[in-house]
Amino acid sequence: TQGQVITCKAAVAYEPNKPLVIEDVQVAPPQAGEVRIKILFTALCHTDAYTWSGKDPEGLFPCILGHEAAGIVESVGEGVTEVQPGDHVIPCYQAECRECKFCKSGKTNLCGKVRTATGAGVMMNDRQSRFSVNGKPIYHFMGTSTFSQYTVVHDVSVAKIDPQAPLDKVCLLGCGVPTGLGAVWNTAKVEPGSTVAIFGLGTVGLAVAEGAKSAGASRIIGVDIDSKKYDIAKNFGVTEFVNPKDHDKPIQQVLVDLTDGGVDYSFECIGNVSVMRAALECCHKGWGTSVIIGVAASGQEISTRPFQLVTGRVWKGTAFGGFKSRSQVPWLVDKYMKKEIKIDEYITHNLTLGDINKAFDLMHEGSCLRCVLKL
Ligand code: NAD
Ligand code: AHE
Ligand code: ZN
Repeated sequence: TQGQVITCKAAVAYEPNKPLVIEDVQVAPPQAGEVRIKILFTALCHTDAYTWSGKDPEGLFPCILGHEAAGIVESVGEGVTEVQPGDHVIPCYQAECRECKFCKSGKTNLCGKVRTATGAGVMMNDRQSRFSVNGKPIYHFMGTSTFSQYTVVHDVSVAKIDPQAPLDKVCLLGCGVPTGLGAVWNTAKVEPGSTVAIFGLGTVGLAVAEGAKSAGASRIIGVDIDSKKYDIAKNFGVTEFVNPKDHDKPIQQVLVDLTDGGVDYSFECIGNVSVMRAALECCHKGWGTSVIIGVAASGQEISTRPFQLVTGRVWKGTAFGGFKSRSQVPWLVDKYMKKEIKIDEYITHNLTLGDINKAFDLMHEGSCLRCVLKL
């Protein structure tokens, strides 16, 4: 297949919110600096549903969504040295080129090398897509497009992992789990004995709980409007649960009263701008830090009284938990292999690519954390 167009199955999003269509898609060979990957397993993340909804300013249609996956390198383009056919890999929507201003700064995990292309749904080389259906181009998504049996990505967006690792599990290390763990370890840097509040107990929020527990937090307060989440959340380290619907007071006041003035760290894992405000305002005066993880729709804006910041609260955000993707995803895989981090516990459903619309329906049910699709 090397150097040839591959025809395979992929789920194409033709229009916002219209069911995805399983199509025979043509996948062009990788050009210089590109890698073609046979995707074996992909999970769905809330961000896929967000872009599909039409509320993502970078959302382009038709496209192939998906960004939490694992597979095997099928072929590589000219000049690709770090991976070869047969390598087991995780595609990384946050690239790491190790050469750009961002990568060299030592201050961020964001990479500037291919970001303009991935945001425009094309490859860097020629600003074209490698996907087509009957000659019509289909846009890439987040530089990964994993809802396809084969995808083409930039070489700076590929993490080579332990070939012994089960791909049907470690696919989750492409997004949700690292995001939550890293928000705690890299972005907030939670210290032992801290009090933590987590808004939204989906996969990302539960991974925050897992990270906070491992960082030695003494109180981990889960906040969710779905009370069924508490039983699940206990297994990930949540020690107390608050349902905003059980209270008349604003949720930030409930938390301030519960914690003698506020929490040391809070995390917003929903994508709701009024919850982001509550998450900041439940932080302790003088030092409380709030981390935004949730992705909010185009046009949404955050607000608070500047006095909240003047009096020492800190507002931060995180992408992929601050992890340097190519360097640290293999390390996270090794931690999973050593049983130092959970993955299996986040997988509540397993389906096939043909069931992808059902998998999106499941996302809106409280019982579903991650659904893994076999391609
Ligand atoms: P999810 O839908 O599985 O979880 C969201 C949870 O929030 C659910 O349990 C829901 O019941 C709860 N919730 C909804 N409204 C609420 C409210 N008003 N108050 C309290 N709880 C509420 O989603 P997920 O896959 O865990 O992702 C969470 C968010 O993180 C999404 O916005 C996603 O796009 C974003 N995300 C960001 C990054 C990043 O790098 N920054 C990475 C992954 C995901
Ligand atoms: N196009 C979206 C951006 C959404 C967003 O912030 N994405 C996160 C990852 S979410 C993964 O589930 C991210 O990494 N952002 C940094 C980046 O470089 O995109 C919008 O709303 O504009
Ligand atoms: Zn995601």
